[in-house]
Amino acid sequence: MKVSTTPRGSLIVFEGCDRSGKTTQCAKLVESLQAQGEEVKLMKFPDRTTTIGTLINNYLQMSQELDDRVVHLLFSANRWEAIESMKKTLKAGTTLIVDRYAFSGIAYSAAKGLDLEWCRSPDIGLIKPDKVIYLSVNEQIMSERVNYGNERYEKIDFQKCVHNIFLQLQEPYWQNVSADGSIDVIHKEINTIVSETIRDSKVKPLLKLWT
Ligand code: NYM
Repeated sequence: MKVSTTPRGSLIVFEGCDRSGKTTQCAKLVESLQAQGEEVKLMKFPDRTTTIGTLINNYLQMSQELDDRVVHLLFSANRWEAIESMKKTLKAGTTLIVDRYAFSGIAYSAAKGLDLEWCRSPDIGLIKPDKVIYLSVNEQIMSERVNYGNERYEKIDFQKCVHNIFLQLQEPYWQNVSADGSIDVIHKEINTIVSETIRDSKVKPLLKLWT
């Protein structure tokens, strides 16, 4: 049997409440990793471009109502439909920077009152991230940013609840980064964390989440 000797890419996940700056930081990180010569690809969940993603998008934009459990399972299915291509990409040596993952799935659904372990179960077995970067925003800044939103969930009390559930989900491979500072200072901190993670995970096996 031929064993691949290509060092694998890292799975780096960004999590946080709405308006925590994830999208900005993901884009800046991809740009700087590419400038450092890394093979890197940006992904985002929900992926609104698929058939399942279209249903999720309609729900988030309030044009469709769905049962809480149904939408939870759609978010999870939207990750499972990407799993094979994610595996292939990582094994080919490309690092994936992922804007939201299974932890958002649990945090948002459990904040609506669904049982946390029930929420976790459909995502068990997804690829385990090498690092989760959790961007935390202080309440004042969050309230200034969040209530401007038009999508479902963009309300301050709900976001506080989401944040508390994220805190319960943290594991040793998570790293908290304060998102209160300037974009460039936050970026520098993230860049250091991610460069170390890419270096350290090259020869480690890909693991499954929560197994
Ligand atoms: N969201 C995202 C969930 O409720 N469950 C999930 O599994 C994921 C990945 O979708 N308010 C919510 C969190 C956000 C919303 O995400 C859309 P974004 O990053 O604003 O496009």
